[in-house]
Amino acid sequence: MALLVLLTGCDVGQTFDGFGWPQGGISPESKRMYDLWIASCIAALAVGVFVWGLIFWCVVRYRKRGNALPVQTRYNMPMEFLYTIAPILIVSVLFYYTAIVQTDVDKLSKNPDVTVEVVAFKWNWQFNYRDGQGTEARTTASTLGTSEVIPVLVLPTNRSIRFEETSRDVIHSFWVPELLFKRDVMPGKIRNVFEVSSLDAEGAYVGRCAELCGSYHAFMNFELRVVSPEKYDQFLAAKQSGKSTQDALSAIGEQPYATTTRPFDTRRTQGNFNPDDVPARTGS
Ligand SMILES: [Cu+2]
Repeated sequence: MALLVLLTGCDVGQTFDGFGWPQGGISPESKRMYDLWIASCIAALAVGVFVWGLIFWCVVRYRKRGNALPVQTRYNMPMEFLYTIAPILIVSVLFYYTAIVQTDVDKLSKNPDVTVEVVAFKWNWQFNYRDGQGTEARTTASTLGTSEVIPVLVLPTNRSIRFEETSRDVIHSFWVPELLFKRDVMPGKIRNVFEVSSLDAEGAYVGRCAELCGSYHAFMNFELRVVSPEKYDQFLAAKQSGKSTQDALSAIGEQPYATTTRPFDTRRTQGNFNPDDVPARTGS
């Protein structure tokens, strides 16, 4: 099994299209989860091949040859011992590696380089750059999404990032597919926190709400824009000097608006948004 874990990773995964797991993770945590998935698939396949082999061997070896009753194997202690112990061993090994990876992915550091507060509300996002951790910290710069403008969350490569999530109304879920990770955003006192130890590839990545939160749930898109640490510092300074997110993005040579998704037309009108206001219809 340890050998399997060593053998896994990109090559086997790529050959088999990730065994259905999304590829292209951009954080070390996403790679660890991906490797665990690949290793589990290989372990499952190995067990599968062994079982299929036994089935076919039995079918051929013990097919009916006459009317004599074949040897009946019951109370075969070694065999019963084997098929009790083997599954326990397999489950233990899978559990062990799952616990290791899970603990690793959930790990929080004392002093992350960047702390960003993710505020979800029906139906958009606000991203607050914080000067510390927890509710006591201050917001030093902020980006708010609107129906017309997709919020762009700008973050640096090569720095550890702490996400602190809170919701203004119902449960949402913060999801960037390339992090291979999502976490519910809860209203009230619960502050869900997770960290990535770094983001390893610059670029623009679409983000979504992954919890059905109401009529316009599908409209809750945002964009994660990963830039170099230098550009990130310049962006933050520009924001703090009073520039809008779009102007600050332009100032660091980035596309000012989201490139991976676009605002949806809500087609909200007085009539369809508040049915109680619809004038009485004539006829049936
Ligand atoms: Cu939502």
